[in-house]
This record gives sequence, structure tokens and C-alpha cells, in this order.
Amino acid sequence: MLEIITYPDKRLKLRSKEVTRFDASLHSFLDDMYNAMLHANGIGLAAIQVANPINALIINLPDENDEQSKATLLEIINPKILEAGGHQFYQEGCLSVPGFYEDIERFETITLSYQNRHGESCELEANALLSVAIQHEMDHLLGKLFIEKLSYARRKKFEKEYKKAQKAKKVS
Ligand code: QAP
Ligand code: CO
Repeated sequence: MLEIITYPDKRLKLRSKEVTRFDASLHSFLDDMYNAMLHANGIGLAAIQVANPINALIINLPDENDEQSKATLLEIINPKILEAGGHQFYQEGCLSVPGFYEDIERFETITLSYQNRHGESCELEANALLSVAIQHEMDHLLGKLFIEKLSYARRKKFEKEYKKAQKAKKVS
């Protein structure tokens, strides 16, 4: 199982690089990412979160029965936002910042170009939760975490709570 690295691991700050080879090793890496994400009860994961700084991310939102399946898995490689509009707030979390959730402002709607695992060019328009998830994961590719979007006061509250939770983890 791939290990998900957590804040304040400095590797999360790396800028990810363009994917140029859409080969079997990329495919098995994407499969490994999916297993690691489901194991950790996540709905989105960027490659850098398993310490591989490449422009790849996966998103698997639950369906109407609240179940995740590979049938609805999105594998997004080398994404670029073509258009963005509107604003929404969503209470975000992150597998690399376990146990912490905060309201974050994002675009409501985005239009995205990207490549799939075979290197084919794709485009999609997303809103609501899918749009939030894509923007959250794309920030990872730039070395950014959602906690960097918090106000100074909320960031300080986060640092305090997070340190306390980490200490509690170590002794248990
Ligand atoms: C990113 O986040 C995201 O703290 C994916 O203890 C954020 O999968 C997508 C998780 C907001 C859409 C909206 C977090 C699991 C999972 C935790 C996740 C935790 C266990 C986060
Ligand atoms: Co995240």
C-alpha cells in the first residue's frame, strides 16, 4: 500500500511535473493511488500526497447510494483550467491534513482540459462538489494545501489544534 504523507511533510510543497509517459508504470501507479485513497476513506488524492510529484490526481465521489466505484473514477492528468466562474464555500478536508475541516472559498464552475491515463485529451465542465474537489487537488500540484487559504486567526487555531492532535497520536 502506498503511504499518504501528511502535513507538515515538506514534500507536500513540491511543484509537480508534467506527465509525458502514459505507460504501464503510470497505470499501475494510478491503480495503487486508488487503493491507497479508498483505504484511507478519501474521495480525492493527488500524486504528490503519495510522494510522487507528477501532475496526476484522482477523484471518486460517492454515488446516490453513497458508494464509491471505479466506474465513476476520474483520473486527471496534466489538468489546465480553461474557464472559471462564480463562487462557493465548502467544508474541505484533506487526507494529508487528517482530522481538520474548514470552509474554503472556490470557484463554483470550472472548465478543465486534461489527459486520461492513455494520454488522450479530454475536457469537462464541473460545478458543486466535483468542482471543489478538482480545485483542491490541483492546488496540491502547485504545492499548496487548503490550510494556506485560511485567515491568519484560523490558521493559528489550526496549528494549535493540529499539534495537539499529533501529540495525542504519538502517546496512544
Ligand atoms: C479533497 O479530501 C476534497 O481529515 C479530498 O480524517 C476536499 O478525500 C474533495 C479525509 C473537499 C472535495 C471536497 C479527511 C478522510 C478525506 C480526513 C478527502 C480524514 C479522513 C479527505
Ligand atoms: Co488534499
